[in-house]
Amino acid sequence: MAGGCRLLLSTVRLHCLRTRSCSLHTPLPSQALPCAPVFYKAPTYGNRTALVDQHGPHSYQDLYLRSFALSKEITRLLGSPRNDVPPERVSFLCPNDSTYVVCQWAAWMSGAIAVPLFISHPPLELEYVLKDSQSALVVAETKCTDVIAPLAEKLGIANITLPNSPQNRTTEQIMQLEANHFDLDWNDRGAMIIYTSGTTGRPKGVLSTHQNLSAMVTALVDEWSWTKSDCILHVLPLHHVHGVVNKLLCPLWVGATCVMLPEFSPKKVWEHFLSTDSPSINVFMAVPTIYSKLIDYYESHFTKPGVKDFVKAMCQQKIRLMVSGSSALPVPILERWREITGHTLLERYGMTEIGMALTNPLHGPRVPGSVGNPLPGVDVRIATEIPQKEGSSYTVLAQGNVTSTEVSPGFEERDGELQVRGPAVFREYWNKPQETREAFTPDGWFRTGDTAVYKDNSYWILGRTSVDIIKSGGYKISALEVERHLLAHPSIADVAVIGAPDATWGQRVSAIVKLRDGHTLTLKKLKEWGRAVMAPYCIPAELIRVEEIPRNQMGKINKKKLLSLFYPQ
Ligand code: MLC
Ligand code: AMP
Repeated sequence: MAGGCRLLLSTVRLHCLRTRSCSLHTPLPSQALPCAPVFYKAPTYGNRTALVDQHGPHSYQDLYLRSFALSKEITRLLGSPRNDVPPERVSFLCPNDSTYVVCQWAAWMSGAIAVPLFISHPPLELEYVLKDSQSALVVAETKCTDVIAPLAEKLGIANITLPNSPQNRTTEQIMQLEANHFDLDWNDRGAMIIYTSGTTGRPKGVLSTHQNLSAMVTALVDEWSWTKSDCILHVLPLHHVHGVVNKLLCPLWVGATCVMLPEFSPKKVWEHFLSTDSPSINVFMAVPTIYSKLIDYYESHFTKPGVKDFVKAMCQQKIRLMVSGSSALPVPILERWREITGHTLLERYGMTEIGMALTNPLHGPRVPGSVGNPLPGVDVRIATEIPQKEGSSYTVLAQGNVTSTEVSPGFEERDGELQVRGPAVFREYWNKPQETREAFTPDGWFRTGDTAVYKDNSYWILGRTSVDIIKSGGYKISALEVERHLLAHPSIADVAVIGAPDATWGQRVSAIVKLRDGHTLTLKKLKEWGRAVMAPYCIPAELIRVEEIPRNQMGKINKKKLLSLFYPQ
């Protein structure tokens, strides 16, 4: 065993002695600590490669030690965590590389709730999250510190700059790091806040506990047979569950390797698929837009028949699993991808508030257009609301779990709202008790806002119940939030934002605007203006100028009508 690893284990032994008795050779068993955060497992994986990023490989022990060192800084500033004191929030802004993992683990080692920020968000959005989450501390990777330091100062929040390259600590220095208090009651402790858009108000912070995360991860690990010999290519943003849970926590949970690109690049993804270098990618997951962009790249670059055969043979030989999710996978994309790579994409369905709920099978037929059946531990039902004077009750059309689904007699193939229950379902919208209450039925089911039907032994998502939720490139965008921003534009008098159908993006944000008298506005100018106030994916991709936004007598806009008026196809 390498000296570094011995050192790491002695650090762990120190924790164990201080906290609860545990043997180094049965390190931190998940039976004893069912919901312990993922970093508990890192010492067991020692020198294995956890992550490969643009700076090179990082072993589990490297990540563990760097996180541990950062957590010392955090607890120095915030104090040691205690079970009887609610956890602080620690926000962090990092590129997609090892610093992200270090910040996440350090936040957890400090008993804090991790709040990931997104590098492409403008300062105003970052400020909103820092304020709304009531973060006590923000950590920024060196390159992000220019953005974060002024915000932290403005809001009076402590901040730490995290160097990208690991600091070379001496044995003595590491030994001096006094053990943190890892003996927390993890289960119900808040773990992570992810911001998500809704149909009302500003984005809400979805608080998941360690038990929620553990349930999300273990269900996927079991269902998709993750093992430590897996190697996933990570190309997604790290402020949403797809990138955080499915593509990062799952591999780190089992001791596998995650090869992380700083951002999505079709060229780089194809290079990894076709490379014989080690580590060799054998798992890939993405949103449908990414598959669409990979197909475009293939069509324009791999034109020779020999190359096409090579691509298909390599993908079939190397890759064991390719997953699509976060928005509906169009069947033409599934079919073209199958022709190109020989893989039938496994489509699954999930949501920030619940993790993953439904999946097509790892083995067995995957039904194009359907999202399969419930994951282990997940209960789902399709229900319709019966409004009543006080509260609501529901007619259950179908209800199921991993074993089976029962359809209520007389309701065969009837659609309704998909509702979910289980240990992965989030605890609360941060500081929003009323919104949290309204998100659940009186009998405790989470209301997804997605319309679904159960037929042919499988669940099918038919769309959102609200037209004000747009899914573009896998991002959930609130039309009302975009309207709120656009109404602040000096030239815009009135606006309606709709999701225009789009073959690549699923939907694209389209703004129908009435300009103020004497003003002009081009899409280019609007985009430039939007960059300062909105996330890039929320900025309208289309601008339609009208004399008047059609409203009914109540002053309401019928967006379905607008959609069919401007996008009749
Ligand atoms: C980028 N643009 C978008 C956009 N992303 N426009 C609409 N919707 C989006 N999602 C804009 C840019 O601002 C730019 O505009 C132009 O499109 C091209 O940008 P790009 O940077 O070249 O695009 P690209 O890097 O290729 O990004 C596409 C993408 C990205 C698909 C990689 O959107 C992405 O990472 N999506 C994943 C989102 C995700 O992880 N969702 C999971 C949510 S969790 P201009 O004008 O400057 O040219 C969830 C639960 C679950 O849903 O089930 O998983
Ligand atoms: P988010 O709130 O960003 O986590 O996005 C969750 C939403 O993405 C769900 O409520 C669905 O509307 C959508 N979604 C996720 N996976 C799928 C899928 N496979 N098919 C259709 N919609 C999906």
